[in-house]
Amino acid sequence: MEFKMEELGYAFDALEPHIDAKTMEVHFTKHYAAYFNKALAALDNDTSKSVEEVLLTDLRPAIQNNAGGFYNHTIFWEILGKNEGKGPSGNVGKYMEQGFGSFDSFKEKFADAAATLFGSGWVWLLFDEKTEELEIIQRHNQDHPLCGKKVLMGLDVWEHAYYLNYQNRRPDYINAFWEVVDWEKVENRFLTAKTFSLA
Ligand code: MN3
Repeated sequence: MEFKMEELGYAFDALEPHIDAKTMEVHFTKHYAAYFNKALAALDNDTSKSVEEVLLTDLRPAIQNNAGGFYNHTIFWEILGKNEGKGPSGNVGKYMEQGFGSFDSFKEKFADAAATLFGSGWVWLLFDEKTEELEIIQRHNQDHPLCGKKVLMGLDVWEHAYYLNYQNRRPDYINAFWEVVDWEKVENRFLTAKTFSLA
């Protein structure tokens, strides 16, 4: 991923009523922009390396927190979009059935990981090319999910991601998330995402 702030690609109100426009606006223009700008400052504006390389080689907290926040959110914006009830198909659908038994069973496990993550953080869906298995992982704060596996999708469970609309009701936000996962984008990441890990 290049070190530049991406456009959102859809309007702030595109995910209403599941994720409200005000939350999207503040999340994108304030939180995301702040992570990006602070990461840039920590890098002295050197954008020659990819975000992934920076995250795996520069362990300063200012980099891990801010470049991590930048990286995590960029993937989050990418995979969001109203799915009008359409679930995963293709490879993602196939490996979901193989690994979790069904889409519903996958959703239950992912939602449980999101609901039980204490404090702020993310839940990620990864694909391990060696074992050909999907994997759900939790990461605290803005810790990145790069560990040699394909990063397919993530859910931000920081309070800033849902508090305006859902207050303390994180489970309601997680439920709403299923309406706005663009599974075509997730499948696209399955097909095109590269893997990154420390040498
Ligand atoms: Mn966030």
